[in-house]
Amino acid sequence: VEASIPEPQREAWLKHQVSGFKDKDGFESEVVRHVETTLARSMFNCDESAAYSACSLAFRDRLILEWNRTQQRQTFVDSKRLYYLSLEFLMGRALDNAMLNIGQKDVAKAGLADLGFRIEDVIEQEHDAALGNGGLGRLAACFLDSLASLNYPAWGYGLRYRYGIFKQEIIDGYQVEVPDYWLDFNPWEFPRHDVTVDIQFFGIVRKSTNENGRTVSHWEGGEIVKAVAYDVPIPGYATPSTNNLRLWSSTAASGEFDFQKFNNGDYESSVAEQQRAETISAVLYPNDNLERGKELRLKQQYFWVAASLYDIVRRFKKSKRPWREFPDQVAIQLNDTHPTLAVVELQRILLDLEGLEWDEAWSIVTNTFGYTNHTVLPEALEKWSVPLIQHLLPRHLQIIYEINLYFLQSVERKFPDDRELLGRVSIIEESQPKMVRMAHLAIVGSHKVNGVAELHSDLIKTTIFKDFVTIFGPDKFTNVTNGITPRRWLHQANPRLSELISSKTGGKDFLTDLNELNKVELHVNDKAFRKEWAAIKLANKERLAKHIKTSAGVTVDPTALFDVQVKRIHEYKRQQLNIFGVIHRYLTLKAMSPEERKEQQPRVSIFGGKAAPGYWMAKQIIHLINSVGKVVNNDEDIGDLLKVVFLEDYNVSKAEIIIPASDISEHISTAGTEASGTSNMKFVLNGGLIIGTCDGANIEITREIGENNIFLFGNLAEDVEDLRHAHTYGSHEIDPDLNRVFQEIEKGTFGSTQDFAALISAVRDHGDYYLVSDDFHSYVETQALVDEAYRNQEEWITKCITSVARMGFFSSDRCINEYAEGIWNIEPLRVEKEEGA
Ligand code: Z57
Repeated sequence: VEASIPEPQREAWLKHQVSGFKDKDGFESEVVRHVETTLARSMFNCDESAAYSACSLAFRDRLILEWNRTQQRQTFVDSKRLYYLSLEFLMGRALDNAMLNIGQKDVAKAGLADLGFRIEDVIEQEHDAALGNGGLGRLAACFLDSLASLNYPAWGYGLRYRYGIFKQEIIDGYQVEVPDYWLDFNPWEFPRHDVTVDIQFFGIVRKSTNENGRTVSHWEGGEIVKAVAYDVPIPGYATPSTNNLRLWSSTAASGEFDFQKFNNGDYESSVAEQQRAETISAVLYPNDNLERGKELRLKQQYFWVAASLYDIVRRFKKSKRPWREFPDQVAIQLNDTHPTLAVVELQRILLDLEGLEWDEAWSIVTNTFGYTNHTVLPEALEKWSVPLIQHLLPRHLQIIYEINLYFLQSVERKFPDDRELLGRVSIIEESQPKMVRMAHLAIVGSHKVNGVAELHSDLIKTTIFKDFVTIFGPDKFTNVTNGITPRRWLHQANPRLSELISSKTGGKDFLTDLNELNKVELHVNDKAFRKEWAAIKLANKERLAKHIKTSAGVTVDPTALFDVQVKRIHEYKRQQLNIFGVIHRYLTLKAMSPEERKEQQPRVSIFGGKAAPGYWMAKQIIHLINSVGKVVNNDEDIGDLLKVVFLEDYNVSKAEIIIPASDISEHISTAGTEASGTSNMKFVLNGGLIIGTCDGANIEITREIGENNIFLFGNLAEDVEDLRHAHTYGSHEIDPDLNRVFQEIEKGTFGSTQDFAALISAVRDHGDYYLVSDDFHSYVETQALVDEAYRNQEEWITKCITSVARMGFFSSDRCINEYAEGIWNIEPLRVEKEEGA
């Protein structure tokens, strides 16, 4: 349907063209208007929540205008676009980010003050958009910020979960999960009830022969679910570019009710059908680095992928270009294997619906997709059972088999008589039942495969994807080291530090060109600068101390060393190593005389993070941390020398408070297990040092900031396999200090010994897969070095300033430019730059 206004009527439109507020006065008038009309309230009935709503609506109006213009510009230029497919977008709060990216936070602050509100309290009203689990989802959010800020034509595609990641409560030391219903009032999304796609499931495949004698497949019958688009504007920083994140919501294809059934009096089953459909986008799976192969998860994946591809193809077809130009117009990035069915779906569209020949279709497909791998952990690699796919997506299974057949034939031609190679690389695992290996499908269906840090990219080439390097050659595999957006993770989370840095780098350019940070190093010996630097860190620690008091009820001294480990709870991330180390510290302090104790460096050990609801071991770790805290925090011998805190419900907005307040943070995964890590970058950028293993991006951080500025410890990735082998087949001596820790736990010092038995026997009796004992001594020694270094505050501050100055490489802008050039082949649109924020 042509919806464009005819030429003669356009004059009226242009005359009434809307523009956003320009100054404080304009802002206030928009806020009042929204309070009194949109919200139907008044000055006698306006609390902080109403102020938040009205303020958001005022900014939203501005965003929409730029967003429309950006989309028009992109359509007009019609250059190649990137589509970032991710099942997770961990966006956090939008208002603060919008104000800063637009460059009007000062205006809003003054305007809100005039109207009787503190901007900090208004910002606090917003519920986090928590449509993700951890690193992978937050990376996607940072990428959207960079794509918009760099003026790339790009869309994100995801699912509009009704429930994001659960809220974590700690009750009696245990994690309790509470549903996160976040959509009550969400001014940041726009329902597009006119943008819908019917998605098919189940059914059968019928074959026919067309006029050219070619076999054509028809996927028929089954069940239809409707996808409805919800659009979220993504503002770039200091640019009018505002990109789109499109999230799909599921609903019954027949509308609210099946009227036929309704009229027949079968009211219940018509509602049931609606509910069944809505279940698809109801809830985010709360696992990080683990796949469980549930049917509903596969339904989510296909629903989202099919709707997104339909949308992408529809946009391409409007241009009336020939199909072979599709990869010149469209780049699609697979964020992990979760969207891999897109490879199969595009092949199906081209083959069954558009009538292309297999080879031409397949060349279009492989030139379109890129695949990012985020893990080598075997339990996280996706596999779907053949019978399940057969049942849910019968045509797709046929295409998968065909893709595999042609792939294996090509391998056989290149490497004749290597049957074992064929078995290893096959997309189908010959197990009972047979399984589809999604990573193999993603590799075969893409033109580039990348890891997310140098070590990780090397590891995938030499271990899990080794055979594919032999087959496709090394050029198909590449590294793009992760990055973070300095807008949220410095400017927004740490405004005073951002201000101080801009006073030394000559303005805010470092926020769009993070290498500008290196200018800070020239001032490392500037007394006034160092003093202000230290004052900012202390203020950030005081703010966190307040939060700790209100949320955990523990009083901590802001001048103590703040030691932070916040991330998903997982055995490979080794929070157990940290808490065993804390117990060791406690025992050491207890054994000292009061005089000796006075010489010790006071420390606050801060933990935070969610355990997957079904991950029993991770939940035991949380319980142990809380149990240790209860004893240590109430021990009068210890006082302020050691406090142990578990912060409930770690999420993006809490990270913005916690990260700027850290002195030392822990990134202590077993070497070779953490693909990159991104919080390591956030901590260093905020003037905190890190203790870590030689894993993931820690290695590149060390290279950039210098090894004097980081506390590395532990075994290397190259030795992990041998150590594990030795545990299983040789004798396994537990570190004596660690043994003492175990004995103390077993004595009941921290309560119920039963609960913690499994944590101990994982190390002592079950092969210590994560090398906790092997790394314990080195960990404890390195923590002693941290204490020592911290006592020399002057040198410590020098380390912090030097490190921040050298963090330019870890901007997600650098990372996105690498993807754009090396994988997507897209270019930024030229846009008039706005005044900086
Ligand atoms: C996830 O958050 C990550 C990898 C996964 O395979 C899944 Br599933 C979830 C994380 C890695 O564990 C981090 O090391 C990495 O920094 C992050 O993805 C972003 O690449």
